Amino acid sequence: MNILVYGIGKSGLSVVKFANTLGWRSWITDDFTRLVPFRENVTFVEPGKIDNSFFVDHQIDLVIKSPGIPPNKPIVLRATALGIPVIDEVELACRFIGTPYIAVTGTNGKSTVVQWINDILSWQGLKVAIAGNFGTPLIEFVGKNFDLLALELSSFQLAFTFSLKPKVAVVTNITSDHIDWHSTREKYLKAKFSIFSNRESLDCIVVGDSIAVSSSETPLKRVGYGDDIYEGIRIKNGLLLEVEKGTVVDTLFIPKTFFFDELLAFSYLASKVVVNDLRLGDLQLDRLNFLEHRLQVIGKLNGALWVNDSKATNTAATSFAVEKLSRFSKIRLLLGGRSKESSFDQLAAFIKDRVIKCYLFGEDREKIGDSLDRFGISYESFVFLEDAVCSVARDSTDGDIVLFSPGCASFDLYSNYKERGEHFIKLARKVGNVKSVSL
Ligand code: UMA
Repeated sequence: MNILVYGIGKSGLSVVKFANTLGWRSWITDDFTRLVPFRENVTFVEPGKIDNSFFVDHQIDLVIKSPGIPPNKPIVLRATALGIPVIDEVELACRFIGTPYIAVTGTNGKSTVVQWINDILSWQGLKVAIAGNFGTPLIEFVGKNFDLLALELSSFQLAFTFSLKPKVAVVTNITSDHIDWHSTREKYLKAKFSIFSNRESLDCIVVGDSIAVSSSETPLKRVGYGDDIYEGIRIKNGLLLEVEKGTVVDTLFIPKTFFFDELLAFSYLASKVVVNDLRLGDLQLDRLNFLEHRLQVIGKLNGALWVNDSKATNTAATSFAVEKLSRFSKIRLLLGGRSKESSFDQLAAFIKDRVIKCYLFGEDREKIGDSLDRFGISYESFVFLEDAVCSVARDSTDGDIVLFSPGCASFDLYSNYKERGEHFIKLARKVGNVKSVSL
């Protein structure tokens, strides 16, 4: 087998190593780098040299591209036109992997859900690992000895994966994201919903209450805040209520500062498919691994709770955070960076009655400010995050939530959202004198 690996990233390099174990011949290319960290059985080829004759001369059977590479790239189009399949690393892994897996997707919350499925099932004595978009490519687990994998899938990966056979499919929520990559919202939705396409493999589907999915053959469990949850988890008055055929069979109290009731419910229901006698009482909230930069409580100042949500690089993620936290208190929101959206009107309409004031920073602050003006939301605008933090530290009082959920990419001032989050935490401690609290 001769393959072309497109993208010298984590997934591409894992593919080359895997191909080597099978004795395949690999060529690798990349639009932005030519640094291949190893040389065994792989040849770098300049992207500009990948024309029709390259595919023919080298008898390329398969192109495996990195997830972030958009479908309209010339190399992808050329291979497709020649009838050469273009797939994602996850698709290749699915063709070989023997370990059962729970697949999780959604616009927000999917990393936390795979982390907690991993936590909950590990407490039950299972040998579990996290794979996919979360960090370690799925292909790395082929031939390894695990009871189960918790697999996070992005829409990029799903769009080029066709042989997925999960034991459980979880979809947390779906709002628009990555439309520039997919070109239309329909294509984005199609990718997300393809997680259900192989119904024979599925023991159960677990979804948020807004996800439209038919349940004809596969058991369906829903998570939501409404009374109409018939099978799944109903969240009400600080409780998780487990519902079977409309009847509440188990309950769990959720503390006020635990913002992740919904994500815990997804993780629990998915884990229960694997460990049938799991009970809500088996969930130990203080033992769960929390992910940094996702609704991460960093401390208190003058009675105001400070939360770092730097992972929110789009307005859907910011709406998600505001929606969650506004159930507890009014919010002072730090917003800004390099925006992915043409307008912030939708976010402004959503946050209007949920935030006291916004503190803008970064490249697109004026664009954001225009939307806030249209909706009469009070705000101040700063070039740098440091000044925004100083201002919110002065303004915040007892009972407020100070939320850093920028709703924009970080690339105007930082190399990624992690660096941005670290900077926010440092500023909160130094400039704002925010002190750590235990929940
Ligand atoms: N590249 C091109 N042409 C392009 C775009 C990229 O040649 O048009 C090249 C880049 O120069 C780079 C390589 O492709 O050398 C790919 O690097 P990458 O970092 O984009 O991809 P990987 O290292 O293979 O990581 C991917 C996922 N990255 C993306 O989807 C963008 C990782 O998710 C994932 O952890 C990893 O596979 C293992 O499965 C990261 C992510 O940001 C965390 N995901 C997005 C998100 O969560 O929002 C979807």
